[in-house]
Amino acid sequence: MRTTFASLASLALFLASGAKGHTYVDHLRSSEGVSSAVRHNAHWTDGMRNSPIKDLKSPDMICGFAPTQPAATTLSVRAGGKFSLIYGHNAPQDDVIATSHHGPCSIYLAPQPEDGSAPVGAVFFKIQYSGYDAATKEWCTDKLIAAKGVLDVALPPGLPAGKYVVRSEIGALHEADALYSQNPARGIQMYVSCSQIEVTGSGGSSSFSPKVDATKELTDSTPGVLFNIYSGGVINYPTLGPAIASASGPSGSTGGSATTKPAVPAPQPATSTVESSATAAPAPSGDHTYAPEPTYAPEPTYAPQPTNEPTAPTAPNAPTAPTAPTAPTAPTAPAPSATATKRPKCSALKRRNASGRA
Ligand SMILES: [Cu+2]
Repeated sequence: MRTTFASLASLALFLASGAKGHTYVDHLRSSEGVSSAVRHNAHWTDGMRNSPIKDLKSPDMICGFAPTQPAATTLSVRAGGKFSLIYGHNAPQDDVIATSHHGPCSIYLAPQPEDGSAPVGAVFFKIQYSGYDAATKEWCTDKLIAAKGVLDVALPPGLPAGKYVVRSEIGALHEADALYSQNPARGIQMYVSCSQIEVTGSGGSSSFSPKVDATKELTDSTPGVLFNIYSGGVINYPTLGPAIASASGPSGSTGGSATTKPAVPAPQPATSTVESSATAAPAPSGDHTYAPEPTYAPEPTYAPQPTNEPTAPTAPNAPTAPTAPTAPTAPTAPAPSATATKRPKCSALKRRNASGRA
């Protein structure tokens, strides 16, 4: 039976991928609440929703495995405000992603098409990027793990109100010392997801550029696509993909923050986002009052996550300046030698490639 074989194949892939450290965006949250605003990809229910895209020209690069479905809900975010993407490996805020999967995180926006489809063409502009932090020797993915899968995103000043697709992209480099086009068993692994938000309030009227096509954003010759993170010595990783978009036009600098609480600092470029979420989440500051929203129903296949907001009880004497050397973080610092000698491979991926899916 074809269906039986397909089921067994899916099961095998699921078991194989379950042992690997892929990742996906499970849901979003903001001060407004928690929302299942993620567009479900074509593999959402077969155990491979967390699998990477390796063909950089594939339509899957837009929002993950195509076709993607319109999100169940849309997350409201006040203009000038921020929200969080909640990542997971197999379930939200579990081990998030394998520690081997070092790489940068990029966030793009594009207007949500009226018909609910995924944006196509040169419509995405980058609003946030976090690569390699030479000071702490951490990649964005390292910080994402430390932040228990919470990636904060700040809306840029001047962004017009309206509905947007948030395209989140992690580029895992553990096999990026080869090009997928030359060796399909290896290559940079792109973890791509789209979510839907509505920017409310009096947004700005800026336009942002450059705008890129997600299927043309990265090529084999794009700096950072081919990169050996195991070479030793100082890591000098370029920004992957285009620069952060710059705003032009009226209200290019104020956005909608006039009507909202000005507590949100200016969007921190590059490396600070995940870091700030990691360090700021436990702090009892005003804009971190993420109340669990009763409307969010966990996927029935998930084991309920007992520790959604752990590591909070350090608040009382915490100074405003986050100091890295808090005691419990010690085990998270990976020994460079250990990761350098270990070159994990995604066997699940190879199976997929071997079977013609990629
Ligand atoms: Cu993986």
